[in-house]
Amino acid sequence: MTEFFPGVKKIAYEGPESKNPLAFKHYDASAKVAGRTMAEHLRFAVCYWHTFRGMGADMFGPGTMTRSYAGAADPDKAAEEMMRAAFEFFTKLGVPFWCFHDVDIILEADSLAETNRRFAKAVALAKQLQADTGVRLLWGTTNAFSHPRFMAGASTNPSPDVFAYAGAQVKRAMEATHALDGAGYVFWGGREGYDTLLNTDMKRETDHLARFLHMAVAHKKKIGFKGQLYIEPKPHEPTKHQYDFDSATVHAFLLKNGLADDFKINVEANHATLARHEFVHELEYCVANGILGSVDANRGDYLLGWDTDQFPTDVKECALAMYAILRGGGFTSGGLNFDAKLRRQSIDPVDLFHAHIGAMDAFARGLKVAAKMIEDDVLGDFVRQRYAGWDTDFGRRIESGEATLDDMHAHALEHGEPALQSGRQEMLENLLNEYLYAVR
Ligand code: XLS
Ligand code: CA
Ligand code: CA
Repeated sequence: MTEFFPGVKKIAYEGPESKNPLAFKHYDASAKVAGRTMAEHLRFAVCYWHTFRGMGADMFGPGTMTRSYAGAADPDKAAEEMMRAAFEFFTKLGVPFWCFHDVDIILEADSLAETNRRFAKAVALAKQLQADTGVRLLWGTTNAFSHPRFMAGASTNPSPDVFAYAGAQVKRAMEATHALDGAGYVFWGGREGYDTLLNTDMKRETDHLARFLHMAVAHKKKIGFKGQLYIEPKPHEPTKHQYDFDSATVHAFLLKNGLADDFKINVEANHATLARHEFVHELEYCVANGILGSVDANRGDYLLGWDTDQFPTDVKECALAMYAILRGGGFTSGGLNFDAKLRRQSIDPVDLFHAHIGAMDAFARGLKVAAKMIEDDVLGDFVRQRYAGWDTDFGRRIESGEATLDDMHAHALEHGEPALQSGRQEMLENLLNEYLYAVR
């Protein structure tokens, strides 16, 4: 059997003192933190698209990377070699999950029938390799944004023929996800938005998006797929404006269209910052509204205004993310998918290992810090004290809906100017630093 990553052995946990760059310093899959193993909490997944299909191309130049598993002339052979390489990588890295778009795992053909044939073959191989390795599918999805047919959107396209093509792809990808026992299925509306309102019927487009999602829910029920459906917000890029702008926008859209019981959110860190939110803002919004599903764990660059999809290495961001996720009860169907790609100069296959090891260690540290913060409950206690006025009789009467504006007037007259209290932001930031640098 060909080895696609020769020279790299299974990545082991060696602890914080290790100097081996191809070892985990913090991610110890079976170690228990707050009642569950690290593997159970973090549910890491490797994404197929950047990791195996991405070769470093950008808007200014072609790919820079060469891979022994890419480039066979026969499309079935090319797909097979890449998938064998992928499962070798998942296994050596020790991740429990992977994620893919339908057309990541094949070369798309000129006809739908031939594409379907290639796809069925690749899915059968994935099923076999999943059984051989124990690696599972976190979620599947459809790429309904790269092909020129989707230049004006998929379900929001002005043409019902393109809507139908996207529907055909979702049907195929959802059935494959079901066959591979996937824990979820993602909708990311890459071109579900517009470049200019001068040619756009926004009402019709957003109604069609809802119709499309209803069809997907119906198909899910029809085939008996039990995985969780997710929507992944992003404010723009490639479109000027994407309808799934951020978690709050998606939430309102789901509620308006009677879809809120069927979908949760897949939060991507880099998409949060593109929407001018912190990553943790999106997580906290989802936790507060019971709609956190899964996470695309990556990061942007604060000086570049686009979706750079870098590997997450900022322990503070990871700790704040895990603090939100753990307080939300932790992942059920979802996990941390590394929707992240190597920089264009990181051309060697081993760079894929360095990137994922660093990201897994950053989240493992974040998990340990967050668990300790929750155990000590210092922040929680501070927040409770800050809102303690609401636990008085007066506060409770407002929260329960009994009190009126006349009551507010009477209260303000009686109590006069309210006492002010410090938000203590700097003290809390100092406290966070203590946790970040004390926990190993
Ligand atoms: C692109 C998105 C995409 C989704 C899946 O910006 O992150 O990769 O995660 O289609
Ligand atoms: Ca993503
Ligand atoms: Ca992205």
